[in-house]
Amino acid sequence: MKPIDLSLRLFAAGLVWSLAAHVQAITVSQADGFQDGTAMSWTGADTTIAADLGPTGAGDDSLRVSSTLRFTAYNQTQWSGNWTAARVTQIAMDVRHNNDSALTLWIGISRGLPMSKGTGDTYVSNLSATVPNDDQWHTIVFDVKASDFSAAPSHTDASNNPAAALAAVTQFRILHNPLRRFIGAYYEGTVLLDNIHAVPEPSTLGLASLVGTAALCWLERRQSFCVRSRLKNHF
Ligand SMILES: [Ca+2]
Repeated sequence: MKPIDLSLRLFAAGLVWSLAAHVQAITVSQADGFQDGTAMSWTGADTTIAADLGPTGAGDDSLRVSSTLRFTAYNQTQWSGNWTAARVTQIAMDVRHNNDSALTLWIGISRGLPMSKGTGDTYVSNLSATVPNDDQWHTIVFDVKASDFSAAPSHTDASNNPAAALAAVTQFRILHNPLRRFIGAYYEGTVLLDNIHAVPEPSTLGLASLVGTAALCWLERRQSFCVRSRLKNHF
């Protein structure tokens, strides 16, 4: 292969990767409703689709996260990118389980891929959300401004800057741990997740929010579901 051919190939590969990353990055009012039959790039613990087990039953699919070791589910595709530019102020999601003990959920972000045992430029929400094991759906909401995150106890990057991480999220994770950590605690059980969505700041609650909320309501097929009412009633 001639050198120029290799350069062109590398350039083309880089361009494709760049375009793909741009397309897949987080967007205003982004929502994962798991209605396309896939786990939507959520991985970590074993992830599969639970058909008809979403909050509204028949026709509403959700994500089944089955944990035999550390309970962590993460996404490095559509939830990567610049959360600040996307004007995301909160992350909300629906959670249901009936395991032996309640869940203590945190969200984490990393700038660059996290390394072994949660090292790297890793951050965890300052607050957790407790989800009881009552086999009922619960909506939990996390504030996600820079002041809502702190460096993970395992953080090893010199920058220690949540704002910089929010502007360049590589990995977004949801984890269970009684303690504030970037890695999940050992937890054996199955948890259902649905409607993981980004809530934009009020200034962007125009057409984009209406479209996003309408899409969620359509997915849920019930009029009572909307972001605003859930934020009022929960958390
Ligand atoms: Ca769903």
